[in-house]
Amino acid sequence: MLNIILCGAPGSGKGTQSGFIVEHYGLQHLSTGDVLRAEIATGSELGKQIDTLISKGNLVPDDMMYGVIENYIANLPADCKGTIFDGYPRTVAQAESLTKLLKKYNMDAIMIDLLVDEQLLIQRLIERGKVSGRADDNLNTIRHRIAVYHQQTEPIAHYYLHHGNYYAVNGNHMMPDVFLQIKRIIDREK
Ligand code: B4P
Repeated sequence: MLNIILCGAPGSGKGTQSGFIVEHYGLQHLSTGDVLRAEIATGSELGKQIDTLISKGNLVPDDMMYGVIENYIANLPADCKGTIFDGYPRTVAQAESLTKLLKKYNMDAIMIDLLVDEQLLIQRLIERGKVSGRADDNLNTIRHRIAVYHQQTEPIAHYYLHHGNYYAVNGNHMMPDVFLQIKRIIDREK
């Protein structure tokens, strides 16, 4: 089983590359961003709380995310070839929880970090904002999301470097070229 943690700043292409990986390798895909947006769409009380956090560009609390991941891993189909964790973990505490959870089910994961220049991130998200209708795809919120990324998410690279399962990918290139780099890593690891 091959589990992949896809990490990177907002707009680095996590969702985009997850799509290519799913198509090519037939892995399951868990996008925590999608899960949270689906909860918002239900109009539930929880969804309203999540909406307030996301639309300001903040992360939702670790304990809330833990429930989502635990439930997902516990219910994986028996024939699962592996999962792409797209956007999880986003904090060191989440990384520690995921390591423990995977261990509990005799699994592990590699971490692929999509590295993209800040100007390009902003440009991509502004472009996406023209069609996405996402409340967090506007310049002020994008800047805040990038700051949150540097503060809370970037340190997880050191966590995975320390654990020896970290791979960096240059995400500045065109989508197919980024996927080629990812493919080389996966083909070596699987
Ligand atoms: P996410 O839904 O994970 O999304 P994202 O970071 O905004 O974007 P992604 O990196 O997937 O970019 P995409 O491929 O779409 O998170 C949203 C919010 O949810 C977070 O801010 C947070 O509040 C919350 N959240 C999620 N997970 C959480 C967690 N674990 N803990 C706490 N809170 C959590 O690419 C962006 C655009 O660029 C697209 O339009 C795409 O077409 C374009 N693009 C991609 N690659 C390109 C390339 N190589 N060249 C040119 N354009 C490219």
